[in-house]
Amino acid sequence: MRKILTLTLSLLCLLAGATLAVAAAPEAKVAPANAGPQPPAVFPDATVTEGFEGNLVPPAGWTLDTTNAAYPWEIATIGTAHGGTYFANVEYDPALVPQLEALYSPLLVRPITLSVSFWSQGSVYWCRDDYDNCDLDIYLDEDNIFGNGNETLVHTADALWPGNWTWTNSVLDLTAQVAGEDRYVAFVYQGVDGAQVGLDDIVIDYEEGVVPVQVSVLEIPTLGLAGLVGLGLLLAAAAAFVLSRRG
Ligand SMILES: [Ca+2]
Ligand SMILES: [Ca+2]
Ligand SMILES: [Ca+2]
Repeated sequence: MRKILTLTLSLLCLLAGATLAVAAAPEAKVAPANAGPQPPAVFPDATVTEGFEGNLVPPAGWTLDTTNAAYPWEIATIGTAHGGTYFANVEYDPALVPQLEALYSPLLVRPITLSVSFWSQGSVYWCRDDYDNCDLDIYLDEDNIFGNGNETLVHTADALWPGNWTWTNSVLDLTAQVAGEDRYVAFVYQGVDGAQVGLDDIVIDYEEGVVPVQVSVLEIPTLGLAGLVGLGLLLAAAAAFVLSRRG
């Protein structure tokens, strides 16, 4: 047992020494070995396009937060798509059960710019002019759960509709609304005694911000301190196993 303990402590001391040897001394005259160039900054330009031509709601990577399961976002069976064959819609519930139906985009990773374009249609009679019984609202959300207080309303699409059942393009520049923090775009139908609302040909375009690089003094390129300690414990366990086999 003493042999195992000694071996373990020796390994840990050796590893700690090796780690400290990598750290730059304050009075060093030259850069430490691990002070190489940082990875180049990457600004990927990401685009999410969705025209529902997969005949599926939610499409792959998208999610729903549904309150009225009888009348959620789904592939429309009435009406004509803006593009292709299919579009998404919410139909009104004739039982007048309240509807709060959110269709969430895939996660937008660290957006520092953001534009959203989509086409929608519905009834200005039921959703705006004669009765304001339904809205198609667009939110930015910190998660894909609707109504937990971290949503920001950025647009109401029915405000733009020129008439009943007329496909209308909403184009939103939302760069001022993002600051490099992960977001979802939510397309939200809400109403009671409303009317069918259609949605098609969505384009979400954003630039992804860079992850801040934080370099620890004790950091080494491959394993790091935690990795080295983990490796040390692993080696000690292996040594203990070998010694125990030898009796
Ligand atoms: Ca379509
Ligand atoms: Ca409305
Ligand atoms: Ca939320």
